[in-house]
Amino acid sequence: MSGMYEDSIRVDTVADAFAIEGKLLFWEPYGNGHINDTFLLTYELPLGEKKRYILQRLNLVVFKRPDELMKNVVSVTEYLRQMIIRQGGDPDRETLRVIKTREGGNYFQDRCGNCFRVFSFIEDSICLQQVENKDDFYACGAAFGNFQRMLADYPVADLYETIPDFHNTPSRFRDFQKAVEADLLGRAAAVQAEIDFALEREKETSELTDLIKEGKLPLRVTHNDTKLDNILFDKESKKALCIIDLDTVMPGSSLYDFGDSIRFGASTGAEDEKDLSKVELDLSLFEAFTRGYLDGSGGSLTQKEIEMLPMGAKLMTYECGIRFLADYLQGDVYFKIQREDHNLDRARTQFKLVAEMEEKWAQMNDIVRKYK
Ligand code: ADP
Ligand code: GN1
Ligand code: MG
Repeated sequence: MSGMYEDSIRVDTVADAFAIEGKLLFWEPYGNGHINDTFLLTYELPLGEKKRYILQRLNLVVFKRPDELMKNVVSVTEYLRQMIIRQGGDPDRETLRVIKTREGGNYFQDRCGNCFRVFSFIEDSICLQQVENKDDFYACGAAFGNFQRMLADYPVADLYETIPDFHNTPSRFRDFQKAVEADLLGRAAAVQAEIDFALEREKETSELTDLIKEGKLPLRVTHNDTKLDNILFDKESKKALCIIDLDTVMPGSSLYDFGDSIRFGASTGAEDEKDLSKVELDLSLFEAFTRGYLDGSGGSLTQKEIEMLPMGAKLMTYECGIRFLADYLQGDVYFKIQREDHNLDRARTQFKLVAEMEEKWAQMNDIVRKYK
């Protein structure tokens, strides 16, 4: 198949800009990411063998500097590749490989300014939207913990900050307040209960940023977008295979990675579940991830970081909720939506989870204390 995509992008013409061997047989939209436009490309090699690739159009509303972003992605994946080789792993399956353009660039920019990149497709892998059991989630925690450990000595000064203040919750809170005040689409009145829920928790927004400022929590190279579908599992062994979506690898806190995984993976419902009675915090999943994350990071977390894990979970969930709600109020300009009120539904699940965490706060802390 060849053809047009929205905004008249010719996927086949774009694909032609990359140094890919063979003939493009077909392409299709792929995955469930909220940010970039992702396509699966299938090529045929001269002897008839098929090879697949991921083509992505970068979201330039979200990422203002595609050049810097791609430098990060290329150097982080090359760094990981060397480390995986040294550890006897399979670098073609355990980290992403960026395919250069025919001119040797990290990405391709078309005449309209759209930016595209290509990765090798990691075959025989699966991507989960919901965990099937505790073991999967333990593996997920171990993979994200290990990812952080592998990047522990990465030269931080070489990393660009692709989205400034990405997990700066007080700054996210101010953006949220501005969205409520502007109320561009007149949507605020109907969601006053959700707005109030968010406003009532302002005091807590600086719990992590204050500790970072005071030097009580360390900055590390973190992934910053650790939801379950940013990890690929091996189809056969079900082992966590590869961490993907490296656009936000930046200096951050281990609590951001821990918290973002919990908000998505330890919920009994989907991120956009409309029936909130289905959305609860599963404490056994919380514990499985905690164990996995601590094992994966190999004892590198400080006592303070471990103590703050529940707060990481709560604040990342809250922050995601106010980001969804702000986007709803602004007319859904950031996160892709598939239906009306999609961002509102997403905000509601996050707030339900925050309420759940408040109820189960003592148990969450008891669990974490066991591993201190
Ligand atoms: P977004 O930033 O929009 O979330 P991602 O980089 O996470 O985009 O990619 C979207 C989806 O595409 C992933 O959740 C995964 O299912 C799939 N995907 C991305 N890269 C690869 C790859 N190299 N191999 C296999 N699947 C991939
Ligand atoms: C986005 O790219 P994706 O879909 O993996 C977002 C995350 C949010 C998440 C909510 C760059 O992640 O911060 O937590 O949606 N990524 C960016 O599902 O904003
Ligand atoms: Mg993603």
